[in-house]
Amino acid sequence: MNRRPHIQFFLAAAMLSVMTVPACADLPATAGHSALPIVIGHRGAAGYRPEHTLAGYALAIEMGADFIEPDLVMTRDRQLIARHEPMIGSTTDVADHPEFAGRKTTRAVDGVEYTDWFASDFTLAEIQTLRAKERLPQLRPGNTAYDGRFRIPTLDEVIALAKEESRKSGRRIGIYPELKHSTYHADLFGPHVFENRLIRKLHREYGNSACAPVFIQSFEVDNLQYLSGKTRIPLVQLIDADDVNADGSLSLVPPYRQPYDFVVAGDPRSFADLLTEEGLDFVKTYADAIGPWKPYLVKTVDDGVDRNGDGKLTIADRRVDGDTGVIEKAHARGLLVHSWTFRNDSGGYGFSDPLAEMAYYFQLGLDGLFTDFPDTGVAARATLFDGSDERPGRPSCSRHGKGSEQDSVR
Ligand SMILES: [Ca+2]
Repeated sequence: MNRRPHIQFFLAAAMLSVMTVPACADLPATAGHSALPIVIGHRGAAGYRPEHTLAGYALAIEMGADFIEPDLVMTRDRQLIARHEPMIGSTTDVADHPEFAGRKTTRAVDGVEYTDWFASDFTLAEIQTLRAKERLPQLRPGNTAYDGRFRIPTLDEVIALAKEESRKSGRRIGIYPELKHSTYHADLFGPHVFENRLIRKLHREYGNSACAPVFIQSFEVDNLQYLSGKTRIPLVQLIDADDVNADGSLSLVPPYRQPYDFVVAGDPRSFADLLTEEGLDFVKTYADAIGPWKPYLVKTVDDGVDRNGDGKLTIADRRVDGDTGVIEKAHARGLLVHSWTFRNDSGGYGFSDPLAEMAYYFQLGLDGLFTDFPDTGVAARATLFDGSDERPGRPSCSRHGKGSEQDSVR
């Protein structure tokens, strides 16, 4: 199927509803509301540079990533910085700073206690005295050569980089910020202070537009529901789990069983419940896309066969049983599907060749993938799409395609 039926549908919907939101048709082919699936530089180009550094994001862009992904946490003075967690001990040299020794403390994040240094106990000026280091030195020893060289970027700097690189390259480089642990930040700073700071900045930089080259993602729900009433920028519901069982089903053990705001609210629904027909209907009320962990999309089974013949049994050897149907169900509701995390050096369930794995998911109709190795993601896409705008199963521009009634509340 080419995209013509989709365009006809979309035009018909537009004529019926006097849309106030543009269809984003003017955007380049890799801007996120387009025919081609997108490649998202996960934490930058985390396979090649310490994560969440400007050098890593710049490399991802150079490798062809369409979006760069800053995870966001807040400093004590309420500045948004790019770190994967409020805990900064494993990705910075904070332990080497004797002046901050007294800041090491124990805090609960999503119900789990950590003894570490927390970004929320530091001002931005203090954070800027730190330097990034490789989180996974055993897996990626080459990246430790960059330890101590890069600062911790602010969201402002990430946006400035994306805009500057867009100008230089003629491509439209988007950003894909994640609100990390909204419940944790709300407990410290007040309800929705975190979300409000983010959208204020994004609206100033990109406008309040469904066509902004931005996706806002979160594992929590309440924060996205809140944002759905405040912004037209696309929202992504991330879907987690803690492991994959031998039979291919997902293991759902706390703290990866539920969105943490569900835990706090006593809502019994698990992450998996958000991917049923009923769950997707619910997600569709506030989000534009789902971001499930990839085993939700492709079932793989551990049947004890050493498929790659390396004499060891690993997840790469799992038998690929194919599509779970989640992509099709999401697309039927106009929800995009972006999945994670694709790596050349780990995490290939059922695949020993990362390019083949990524191509397999693209071929199922995935709309985008997060990868630590953006060059491989771009190469995998090129095996299926030659740059033309034809591809199977592409849904329309989502939540915002509902028409004027929906738009009027934004
Ligand atoms: Ca093997």
